[in-house]
Amino acid sequence: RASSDEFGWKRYNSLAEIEAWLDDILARYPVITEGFVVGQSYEGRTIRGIKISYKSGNPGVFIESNIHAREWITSATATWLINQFLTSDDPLVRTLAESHDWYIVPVLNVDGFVYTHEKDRMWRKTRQPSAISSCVGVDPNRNYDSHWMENDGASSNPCAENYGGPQPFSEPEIKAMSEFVASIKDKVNVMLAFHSYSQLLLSPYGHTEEELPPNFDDLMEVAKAYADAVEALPYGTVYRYGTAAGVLYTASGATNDWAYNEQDIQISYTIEFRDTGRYGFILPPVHIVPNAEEALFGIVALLDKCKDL
Ligand code: ING
Ligand code: ZN
Repeated sequence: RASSDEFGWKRYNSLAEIEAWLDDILARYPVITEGFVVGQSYEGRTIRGIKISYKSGNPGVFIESNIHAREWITSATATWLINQFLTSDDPLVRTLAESHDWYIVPVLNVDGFVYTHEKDRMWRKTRQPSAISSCVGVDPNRNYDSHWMENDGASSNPCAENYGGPQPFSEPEIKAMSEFVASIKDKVNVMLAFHSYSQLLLSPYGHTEEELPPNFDDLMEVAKAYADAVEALPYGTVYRYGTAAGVLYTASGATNDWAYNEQDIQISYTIEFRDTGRYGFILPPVHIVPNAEEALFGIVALLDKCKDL
């Protein structure tokens, strides 16, 4: 095969390519890795993840990626991280990889992701039809059962991009994800939800600006460590940080808020990757590796800072 046909990070990969690559990784590293199934999507696809564990009892880090279909840089980055954790010789990366248990779901919104490859590159939501409208899909990052639909943090209009759904966990992908995370929450210390774009680290709360989370100071210190580490890389990329409602807009029912509020995962962020709007969701593939390097060294700094708390 031509090298451009092979799995890599010079272009964006389809779901089938990501899954075949995942199978290959699981076969090559049978002791350190373990595949897991989050559940089934509305259209019947299997939502898959990988656990990477070099030794038992490590603090757990959960990475949720591509909950929004069009945010392709997120699964490209998640797969690159998986590859680094398994193959890097950099001592910093080796220490990071081997001192945490990683639970990584490269593509959570599998139906939407396939739809962005085959029909509409700019699709964001799930693909479950509505009972009350001809518009399709729910914003999966407004569908978690945590302050669901409060404070206008989601729309009740099925045609809106931030439609919260007919009820919390109406989307099978999100119900499955919530049950999977709940089943391992005692082992998970950190939740990272990958999004694009804007170059931001967003802590709880998303559902209100009126209140700050109890460990706000810690969350900001840890976010600063990530942002400083990213900016120190040769690219000099700047990340801003704060609470989601404070920095961006009120949004209720998001993954990282649910993990924080309902699962007691105290370190929980949404990370908005490159860029700041020039290309937006259609980020050229030359950004994949630089963005992933930023995520890697940002996460190194973030988890290092967590040890001091
Ligand atoms: N942004 C996130 C969104 O779901 C967000 C921002 C996350 C807000 C979590 C509040 C809480 O709208 C993108 N780009 O999806
Ligand atoms: Zn998003």
